Formats: sequence, C-alpha cells, structure tokens
Amino acid sequence: MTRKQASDDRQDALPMVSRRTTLRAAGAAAVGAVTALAGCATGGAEPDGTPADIETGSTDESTETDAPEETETETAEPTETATETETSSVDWESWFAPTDNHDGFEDHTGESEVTVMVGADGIEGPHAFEPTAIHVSPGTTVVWEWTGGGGTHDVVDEAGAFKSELVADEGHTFEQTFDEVGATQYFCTPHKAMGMRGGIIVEE
Ligand SMILES: [Cu+2]
Repeated sequence: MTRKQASDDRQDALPMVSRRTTLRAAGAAAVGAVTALAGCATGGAEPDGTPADIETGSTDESTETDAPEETETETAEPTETATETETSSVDWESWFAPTDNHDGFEDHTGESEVTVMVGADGIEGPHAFEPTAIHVSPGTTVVWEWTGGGGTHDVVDEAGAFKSELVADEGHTFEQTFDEVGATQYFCTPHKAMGMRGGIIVEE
C-alpha cells in the first residue's frame, strides 16, 4: 500500500497488473474524499431529497461491478431513511388488534369529503367507528357523525393533533381536513381499550 506514494516514474515501471491496482486504490481514496464533500453540498441544497433516485440507485448497485460508486451512496442514504420513517412509523396491526370490526382500509382517495360513523355497531354493541380505516387524498375533510348509540364517544388523535367533544347526541358531527400526506391513528376515549379505534392514511 505504500506504493501509492511512489512517484509517477516508478509507477510507469511497475508491471501492468500492479499498476492498475495502484491506480484503482488511489482512485477509490480520491472518490471517497469527493463523495464526502459532495454529500455535504447536495444535502444542504436539496432538503427534499429525490425519492426517485433511491430506486434507481439501489438497483444499479447490485448490477454494477466497478463503475463509479460515489453517486449512489451519496444520494441514496440520507433520503432513504427519511421516507422509511414517514410510512412505516405506524404499526397498524397492533393498533387494530382489539378492533373486532376492522376489515382493512377503505379506499376513499379522490373524494373531497368522507363520513365516518361514531357509535356504529361492531364492538360489543355500538362502540365502533365505521369505516374503521380509510385511505384519502390530501385536502380531504373527514366528517365524524354520531349515531346516538353506545353512550358518549369522542374522536381523539393518538398524536394529539385533534380532539372532539365527548358527547352522545345523535347527529353530532366533528370534522378535520387532512392536507398532508401521512398516517393518523385516532380513538374514542371511553372505548379505546375495547377497540374503538380508527385510522387514516393520506396519500397522493
Ligand atoms: Cu366510544
């Protein structure tokens, strides 16, 4: 490895194979330094990242042999972790484990308003949200409408973003507009433990 420090004249004198090896090693070291610098520069300039790059970057990686590696590692790593936390932070299986009437997510994407019944039949009587879980598009308003059954209910965001009144009145409504892509878990305070839970996924 000390050969890297040899002069150009000496490298020319080396046999073909070892000279290539020497150059490649030196090249890799230089690429590493450039990558570190470029990573800082682009990381600051493009905070949004480019999700599309991740896909192509990781597939290329498996097929490439000795082509430049610097572009892949530099763009793929920071953006990859960002998107993963967005989509996989919610464990829906655990969330809906006690929810007898949960039957997957209903697709309501493209609708400007979606109604969810509060106090629908499903969990030991009228202690359910119906539908329990929905997919909606950004900008959708979700309207929760009380059936009047099951006593008092409320609608509370697990993450604390919203909380309705705790009421029993038939026809009472509470609404929220979901502008941003992401996931929301919500529940009814008196019946959370027995499974009165809901979920909303906002997606483009
Ligand atoms: Cu309830």
